[in-house]
Amino acid sequence: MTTALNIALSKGRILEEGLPLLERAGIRPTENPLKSRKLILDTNLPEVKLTIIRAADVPTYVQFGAADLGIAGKDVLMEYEGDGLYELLDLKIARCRMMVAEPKSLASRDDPDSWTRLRIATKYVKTTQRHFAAKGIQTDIIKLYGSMELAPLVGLSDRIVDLVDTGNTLKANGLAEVEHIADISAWLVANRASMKMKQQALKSLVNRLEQAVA
Ligand code: PRT
Ligand code: MG
Repeated sequence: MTTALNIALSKGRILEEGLPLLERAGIRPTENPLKSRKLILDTNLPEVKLTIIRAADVPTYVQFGAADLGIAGKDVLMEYEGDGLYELLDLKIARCRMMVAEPKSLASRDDPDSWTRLRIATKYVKTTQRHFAAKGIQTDIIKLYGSMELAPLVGLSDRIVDLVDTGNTLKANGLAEVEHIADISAWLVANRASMKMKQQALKSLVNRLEQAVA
């Protein structure tokens, strides 16, 4: 008998960059997930299914065993405060960096070493709070769900914490990077119980993904 394995991942960047990786690991969805409206997709391997969910929901599905495995950005994992979740493998896809940014005019004369209190708009409330608390800097954090780059332009905050890849979005909005918080990439995560109950099947899949990354 084969052991069923469910992999949770999100549409967008993770799926776009994850599909070629899965393909190299020998996993091919039987229909195009970028086009399909199905939320659970079969693959060429009868025991492996892909569950398509929102990026921020991946850790929740994996923690509660609704998926055995998940593919989630490190940004999402840092912000998630659950347990029963193992970070197994850096998949090295969907790479970017988490940065503090501020208006270019401010950045040219700003020194992060002199910061004592900051007003920051971000989607990453816990990560931001943790990062600055560790440095003894107080923060007033304004939670947003997207378009953080807009906040300084409309006076919502002086600074933002957001993901940066090419830097084009910051540039287009007159912002500049002032401090690096973390390098980000997507990781393979596993449910703790699945690690024990489905050890053999998981191990062989993880091995194949490991080779596909290398
Ligand atoms: O869309 P949904 O709300 O469901 O979730 P999501 O927005 O988190 O999904 P998606 O697909 O946009 O991002 C999924 C994951 O991709 C994130 O969790 C990150 O781990 C990773 N990733 C890698 C990025 C980027 N690069 C990235 N550049 N996620 C977002 N961006 C955004 C960034 O927030 C900013 O708005 O792209 C813009 C900056 O890009 P540049 O190239 O202009 O610098
Ligand atoms: Mg998005």
